[in-house]
Amino acid sequence: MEAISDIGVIGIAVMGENLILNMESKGFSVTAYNRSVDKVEKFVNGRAKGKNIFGAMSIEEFIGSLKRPRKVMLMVKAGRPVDDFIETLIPLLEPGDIIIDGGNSHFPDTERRVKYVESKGLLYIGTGVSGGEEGALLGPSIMPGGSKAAWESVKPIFQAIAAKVEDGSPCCEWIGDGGSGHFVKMVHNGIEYGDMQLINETYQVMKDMLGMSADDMQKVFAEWNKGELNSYLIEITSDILAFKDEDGAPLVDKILDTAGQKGTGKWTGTVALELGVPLTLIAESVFSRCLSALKDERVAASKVLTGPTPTFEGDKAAFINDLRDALYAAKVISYAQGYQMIQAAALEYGWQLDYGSIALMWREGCIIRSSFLGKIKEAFDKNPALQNLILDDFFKDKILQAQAGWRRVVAAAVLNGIPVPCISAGINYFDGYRSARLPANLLQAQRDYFGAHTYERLDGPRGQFFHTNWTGRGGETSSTTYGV
Ligand code: NBP
Repeated sequence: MEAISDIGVIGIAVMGENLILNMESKGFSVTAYNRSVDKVEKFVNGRAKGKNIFGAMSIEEFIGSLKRPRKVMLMVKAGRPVDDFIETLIPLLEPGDIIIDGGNSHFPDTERRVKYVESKGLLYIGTGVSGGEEGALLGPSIMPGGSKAAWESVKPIFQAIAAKVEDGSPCCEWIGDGGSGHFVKMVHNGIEYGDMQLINETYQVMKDMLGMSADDMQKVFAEWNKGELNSYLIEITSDILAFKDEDGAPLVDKILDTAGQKGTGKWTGTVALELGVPLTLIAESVFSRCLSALKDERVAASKVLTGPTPTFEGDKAAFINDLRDALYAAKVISYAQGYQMIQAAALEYGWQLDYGSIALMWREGCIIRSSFLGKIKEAFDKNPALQNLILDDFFKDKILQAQAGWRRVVAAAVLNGIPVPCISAGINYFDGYRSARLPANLLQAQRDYFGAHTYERLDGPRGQFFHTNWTGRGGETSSTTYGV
């Protein structure tokens, strides 16, 4: 079999099929293969007909068709199928060949697979691919990490098919070692959860407190999309609010209020807890979906657990501006927390990451794309060691300007019984982060009281631990000190 293809893709489903077509449209020859080979036939005789796409009917034929170093991209269901294909591929490949996993794998799996595949003399890339079906076809955001030695071979293809920002820069750059590519994709998905929930809370306040119709809200979101909140999610929210059902009523009002999830937001929250990062806003957005899923319980509870009836008297237009400020400021907090989590993981796993370039990768092609990300890139380009996004001059000034309106929104929502878990998680983090002194002194005293966990003193050096016999009944023995 003659080596004819620049790259091979395994997995002809929504993502694989569209990525193959995207690659071919950029001048690359591609071999397609799928576990169920009937899909290969269907594809080459359908969407791929007449294009520089070769369908392989066996894995041997697939490998034989690839130019060296062979580049095999897996676009299959995450989990076991990826490990199974790696095992199938290893004996068929040669040193220097590259296996790429473009699915939604969990980063510890990628961390493990990079080491394993490299131990077999091959190279491995785990890459986040974002943007769904349309992104895959027209330009996704691509976040590759793993064996750096593979990057030069893969880069021309990935950067050609990736989304581009205004100046033509691709939304695809090398992220770093091990599972860092999939880690960054996971945080991206968590941020997506947060962004969506923030918009949803703003929507509920407008609807239930300000009594706005879908058409009124549509106009506000469309207006916001022209300013600094400009983003794909604000844009589609405006489109959704304008969409009418067959009877002319807004379709959104007829949709059952229980949210689904596929698990990547949950991963982000779980990993934040493991790393000890206060990722409060994204965690709240995951819990909000869980709470929404308890529809029957909520309907029953609504009949017995009473609260205030939302009302609004005041300047509606001014309050809508407050809502805009609250949304913007809380969004800054969400990204600040997401970046803190990436920084913590980089430290934990020894990854060297370029934080500005991560923002650029999310700038276009993916669900969280927004103009806002350009400002994040500027902040990290200006100061690559920036500890927290809200300490950057631009974002600091923005938050300080927005905070009065943000506080009014949270206060009004709570007084009116409207849940705003993410908008308020944002301001609670902001107030906690800017507090030189938190009540953890009392907490440490409590821990020492019941468990002899010791405490440090304000008037003593850091690292020196004390134990007090609070009741006169305990001994002088203290527990081991450890951090989380
Ligand atoms: P799916 O996630 O639906 O996976 C379908 C592919 O996986 C088919 O090629 C199927 O082969 C193969 N597969 C399955 Br299912 N079980 C297998 C097994 N045990 N052994 C070998 N192959 C198996 O496809 P997708 O929606 O295109 O997504 C592909 C990857 O990209 C996933 O990891 C997904 O999470 C990720 N992703 C998806 C999106 C999206 O919007 N859909 C966005 C971003 C990332 P078969 O045809 O023989 O069953």
